[in-house]
Amino acid sequence: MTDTINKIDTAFLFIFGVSFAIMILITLVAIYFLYKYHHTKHPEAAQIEGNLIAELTWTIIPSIIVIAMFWFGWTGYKALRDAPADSMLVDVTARMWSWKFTYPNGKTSSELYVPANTPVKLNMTSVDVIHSFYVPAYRVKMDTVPGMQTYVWFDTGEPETYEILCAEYCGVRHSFMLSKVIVLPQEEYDAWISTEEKPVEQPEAITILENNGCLDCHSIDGTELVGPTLKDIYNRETVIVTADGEKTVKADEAYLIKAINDPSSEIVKNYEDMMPPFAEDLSKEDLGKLIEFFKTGMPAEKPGEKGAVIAENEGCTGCHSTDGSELVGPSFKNMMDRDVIAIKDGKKIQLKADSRYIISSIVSPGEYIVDGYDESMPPYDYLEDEQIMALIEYFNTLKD
Ligand code: HEC
Ligand code: HEC
Ligand SMILES: [Cu+2]
Repeated sequence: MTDTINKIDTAFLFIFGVSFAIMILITLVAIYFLYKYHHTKHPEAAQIEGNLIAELTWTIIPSIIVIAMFWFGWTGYKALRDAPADSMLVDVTARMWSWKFTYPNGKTSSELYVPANTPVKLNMTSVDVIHSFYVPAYRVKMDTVPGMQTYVWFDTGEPETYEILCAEYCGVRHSFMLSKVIVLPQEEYDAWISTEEKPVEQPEAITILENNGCLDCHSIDGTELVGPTLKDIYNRETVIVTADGEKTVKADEAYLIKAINDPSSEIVKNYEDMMPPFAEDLSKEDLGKLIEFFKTGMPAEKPGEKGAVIAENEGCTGCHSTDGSELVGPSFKNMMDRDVIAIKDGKKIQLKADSRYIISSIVSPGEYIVDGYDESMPPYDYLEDEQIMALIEYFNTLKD
């Protein structure tokens, strides 16, 4: 047991013990007085006035007890609030209905991994409503509040696994907002923290783009930066401005080589002539690899992969399963194109879960309520069209 746990347990036991003793004392005295001052023995009430000894006793003794309670409470409170300066820091994000832990090296997890016998300080916040981080084993409980940072700290102690609970009611699946603190021996923790979640191998071409600074000005995911995106660039139609005026060209191999080696000779319309020439800095070999990369396209993404990430990050999977089991909402498994009975304006209607219906279910869920479910889904009207299409693609992959 750590020092903090000792202090808190002492405060608890002292306050509880004193209260219990006083309760017994008062009960016994009450019973005794019931007998002693019964009206059959004292038909007429007597007026008793002043008793210095009694008054001093019932002032001084309770004062001492209250001061002692305060003292134990205060030392326990101080122990909880004063995190050692060398504490390991972990960021905690609470959301309906899960916990996310972010470690100093950027790794994230949904269960808290910590090394044994180490002070750990958690800096916490919430993205939606108020939750409360509660680990009974460490005697810590603290609200997590949107837009605000709160913290707890504890000494992790010996290797062991403890429960984490949410102690603030936060909606229908509040009772499922559970996680664990997993205390590992230092070597095991070091091994865990230094392994990547999913080692992603980066194609060589992306390394070339990175090393030459291309990615400071060009994206490969469709985003506009200073220059046009390199996503789907091969054979794209481009309007360029040359010394002889505007013309539309196809971005074939010859064009791309020229655009990279001698960018000022033809400028993409609506962009500035600010790309440096790479004729001398980029080897023929690397240039060839880049062209090959533009031709074959960006690294293939598994269908639905993007949507799966969105569903996770937006918290959809807190309410919708992907394996057919029932949570708060219907499962995403086999959801697309099935027949649904929904309630619209108080009337039951049958319809097909085509993409139009699914889009409206995400953007304005109040319009159709699936029969047998609560109207508890929040509207996701802030999602971009692209994100919604990625979700639909993902749902399509969840059909048998
Ligand atoms: C300082 C910013 C900057 C850097 C660095 C840069 N570019 Fe550019 N690039 C631009 C701008 C701005 C344009 C559009 C104007 C033009 O055509 O020159 C452009 C145009 C292009 C085009 C033609 C795009 C089209 O739509 O036809 C290609 C291809 C290209 N860059 C590739 C590269 C590669 C490969 C690298 C790295 C080796 C690179 N760029 C580095 C700013 C940059
Ligand atoms: C707080 C819980 C909750 C969250 C979070 C939530 N949903 Fe829902 N969702 C529901 C409930 C309950 C229903 C059924 C009632 C209704 O139709 O509104 C539903 C219905 C749906 C439907 C219609 C299902 C059908 O079978 O016809 C779709 C599609 C859907 N949700 C997608 C999403 C997506 C995508 C997200 C995340 C961007 C999301 N939901 C987040 C609770 C939730
Ligand atoms: Cu909660």
